[in-house]
Amino acid sequence: MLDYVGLESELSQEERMVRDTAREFVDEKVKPDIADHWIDGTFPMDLVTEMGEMGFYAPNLDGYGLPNLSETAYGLLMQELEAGDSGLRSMASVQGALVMYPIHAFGSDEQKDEWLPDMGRGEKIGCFGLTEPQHGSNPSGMETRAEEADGGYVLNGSKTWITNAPIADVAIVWARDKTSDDNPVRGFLVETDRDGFSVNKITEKLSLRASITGEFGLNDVFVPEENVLPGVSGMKGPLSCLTQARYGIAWGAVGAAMDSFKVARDYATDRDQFGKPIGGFQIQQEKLAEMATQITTAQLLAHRLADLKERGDLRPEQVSMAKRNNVRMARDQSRIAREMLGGNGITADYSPMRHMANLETVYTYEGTHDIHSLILGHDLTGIPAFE
Ligand code: TGC
Ligand code: FAD
Repeated sequence: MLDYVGLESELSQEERMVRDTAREFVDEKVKPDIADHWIDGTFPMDLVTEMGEMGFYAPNLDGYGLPNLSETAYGLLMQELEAGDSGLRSMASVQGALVMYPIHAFGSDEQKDEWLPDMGRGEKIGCFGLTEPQHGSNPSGMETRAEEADGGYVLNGSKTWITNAPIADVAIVWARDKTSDDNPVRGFLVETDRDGFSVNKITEKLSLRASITGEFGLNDVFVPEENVLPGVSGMKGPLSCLTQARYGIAWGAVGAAMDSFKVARDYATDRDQFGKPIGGFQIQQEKLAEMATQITTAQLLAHRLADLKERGDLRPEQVSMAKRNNVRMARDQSRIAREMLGGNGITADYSPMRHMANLETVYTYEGTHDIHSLILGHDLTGIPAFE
């Protein structure tokens, strides 16, 4: 895989081992049939617990049997998973960064004991419910509400575009607490078999097909007081989870681009036209040169982010810059790779077009490209331009 400026030499032995283990897992267990899953619109469910056994969920968290790896190792893992398919990295992002992270950061001791070991092993699956039908880029407009009831809360509302919702055991539901002043947003752990919880699978997606997406409704769903995340109140709860997941996406997108580059370079040196490999023509070489340069620049940004995160100096706006840049880069470069494969490039036999289609989702979720532009614009000028 592409490492043009020798970032390998900066890695610790443990980080190399994590990267190599994940790469081998993806090569042996994912690549052989991920295209079939993508076409069928299924997720390789047999890999859910295997990924848990390998420590792929919340690898940067400590305690509860979790690996407590470096932020670089976490990033490399996301890179390798997304080199397989963005749907695989999404599974790890949602489980680790969007469900286990808030339980770890904001949960009670009982919530941590109940959920983190099982989720770390992949024996329980979680989903993260923030987006609503009428509130996507502006989640603070959410209408889902929680009202105090005897011993707990009653939840009403709906969430859509929720990764893993149809296969989840628990949903983290972000809702406005109607009984407190100012109706702060709070997080609720909602077991998906509770009365009044209903879920539908979203089918006919043309992107991220090897990932299960759904919508769920909450119709007078009762949850006991002990299911409320006690450690956070307000939008910074869900938004801080997004920072963790966006960090992983900034690395993951690079993996999809690296895989596309590898496929395109191999093809260019193998495919003959006009009596020589197409990689011998200047136009194809320029494409490879540009691809390698863009990927390397994104790798450098991801590695720098890891250093800042490790020291506790990483700002959410810096994560926005990397998510915005690296996903756009991967979206553009996977398209160039597809183009270099000619007619074969539009088949599922080669990964670039699958990556390219997946990256349309990655460009959109976890804050659209536009929203990250506005976050950066706000940071650079001090003037918010969201409304
Ligand atoms: P705002 O007033 O700016 O902030 C409210 C409070 O939150 C703090 N904060 C953050 N903290 C941590 N990380 C961040 N990224 C943060 N952004 C803001 C902020 O400091 C403040 O704290 P405090 O203490 O002062 O209260 O909040 P806002 O409601 O105006 O939000 C602004 C905006 C537009 C940037 C935000 O809403 C946004 O990011 N919108 C995009 C929506 C989005 O990303 N949705 C993602 C849904 S989940 C998903 O897509 C999963 S895909 C999973 C997969 O399959 O991989
Ligand atoms: P909208 O917010 O309606 O945006 C539409 C367009 O308008 C976009 O181009 C946007 O950039 C632009 N726009 C919006 N506001 C502005 C503005 N102020 N200025 C300029 N342009 C603007 N959500 C979850 O909560 N959990 C999940 O697990 C999850 N998984 C997902 C999986 C998939 C496959 C997909 C597609 C989405 C998922 N999402 C999830 C939802 C995702 O986060 C939202 O789709 C995303 O935040 C955008 O919201 P929206 O689709 O409502 O678009």
